[in-house]
Parts: sequence; structure tokens; C-alpha cells
Amino acid sequence: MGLALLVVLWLITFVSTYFFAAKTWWLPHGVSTSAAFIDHQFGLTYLLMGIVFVAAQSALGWLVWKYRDSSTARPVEYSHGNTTLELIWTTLTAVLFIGLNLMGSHVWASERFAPAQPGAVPVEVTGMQFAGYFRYPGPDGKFARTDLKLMDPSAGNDAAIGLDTTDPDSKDDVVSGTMYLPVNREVDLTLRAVDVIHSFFVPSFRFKQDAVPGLAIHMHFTPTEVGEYEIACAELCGLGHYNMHGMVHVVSQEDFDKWLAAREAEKQ
Ligand SMILES: [Cu+2]
Repeated sequence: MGLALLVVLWLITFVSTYFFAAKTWWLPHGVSTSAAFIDHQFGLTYLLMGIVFVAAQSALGWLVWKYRDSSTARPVEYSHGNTTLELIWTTLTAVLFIGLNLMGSHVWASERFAPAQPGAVPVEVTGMQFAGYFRYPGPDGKFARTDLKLMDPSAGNDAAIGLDTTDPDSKDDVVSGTMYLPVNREVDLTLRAVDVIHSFFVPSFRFKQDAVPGLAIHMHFTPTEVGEYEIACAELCGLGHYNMHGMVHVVSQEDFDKWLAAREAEKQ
């Protein structure tokens, strides 16, 4: 029995470790300026945790086998444990955990607490059950007022986010169900939610942030490659959550300007 447990434990350990080491199911190719750092940090965390995991599970299997029941085995006795060992592994775990957090926190913080560069592209994301709307302020660079009382999700776009059309700034605001971004330009994102907590998650950008009702959360990032990348809502926000996804189109500045101008023209 001891041997069977050892085999099962080691098998689970080595087979699951193989899939991580071989990167069988891994992140998509990173296409934002912080992707390289985040991937490095992610890899380092997996490597360190993988070493601890394999060592702990290997030892567990071996101990299960070593202390298996047999006719000559000593009777079980109560042990107080080993205070020194407990102190060592608790300290090492704390150092590892706090160390990794400190290493990663500056990139995390720089996307949230430092303001976006001047000239960044402002985009407002509004999450609602079960769609996301993207608003561009237009040539005036100003987002117009929105009002919950004006919201009519069934009417889509402007009405869906409750755009106040009596506000002169609303004339050039573009609201779209599709997200377009120019490549290699910083995006100054404002995240809002109407009903429950949603999350704006673009795996290829290594970017994920909750959108919380009542808050306008500012973040910024820079996409670095033209292409189409999946956006997913990463908060379980209701029955239609599975359907709350779309694509972000990262295009050249020229194509972005053309797309925005076409949306402006549709509005007139
Ligand atoms: Cu959602």
C-alpha cells in the first residue's frame, strides 16, 4: 500500500510538472510594453514554486513509503514537531512571497498609480450585463457627461452608457461595441461598471483590471503589435458572463484615425 501511494504521488507530481515545464497550455504571445517583464516574473514564480512543489511532494511520497505499516514497524508516538524547522520554512516562505511581490509591484503600480503620459489615447470602458462599450472622446479630448437615468442598453452605443446628448462635449464622443487601439501608443483607460463587478482582461496585453460600479478606475498600457486580441470579462458577472467577450483591434495610427473618423461620420 505504501509503495502504491508513493507511485501515485510521484506520478501526479511529475506528470503535472511536465505540462508546466513543457508549457503545454501557456499564455498567448505578449504584445504590450510590460509583457516581457510580467512573463519573466511569471516564469520565475513558477520556477521557484515548482522547485518547492516537486521537493515537497517527492518527500511526501518517500515518507509515506518509509513509514508504511509492517509487522516490524514501531508503534506510533506523538511528536511535538520541530520548532527550528517550522521557523525556517515559515521564514523562507515569507521571504519568497514578500520578495516576489516587491519585485512585481513596481510594474503593477506604474500602470495604476502613475498617470498616463501626455498624448496617451483616452478610452473609457463601460462593463454591463453582458456587454462592454468603448468610448472615445473625439477631437475635443473630453468625455461628455453620462447619467444612469438616461441609460437604455437595448438602444446600444450612446444610449447604452447613458450619454447626455444635451452636453455639448457629447457631439464628438464615439461609443462603440468594438475596441480599436493604435499600435505603440499608450492607452489611458478609464474603467467603469454599471451593474455588478466586471473585469477587463486582455491576456495578450497581460492586462487585467476589475471595473467596479461607482468607480472610474484609471490604468494605462501600450500595445506593441498590430493584430486582434481577445478581451474577456474575468469576473463571474451573471448568467451571460460566458458571452461577455470580444476582440480588441490593434491597428496602425492611420487605420485608427480612419476608423474613428468613420464612427464620427456615422454619428452626424
Ligand atoms: Cu462581465
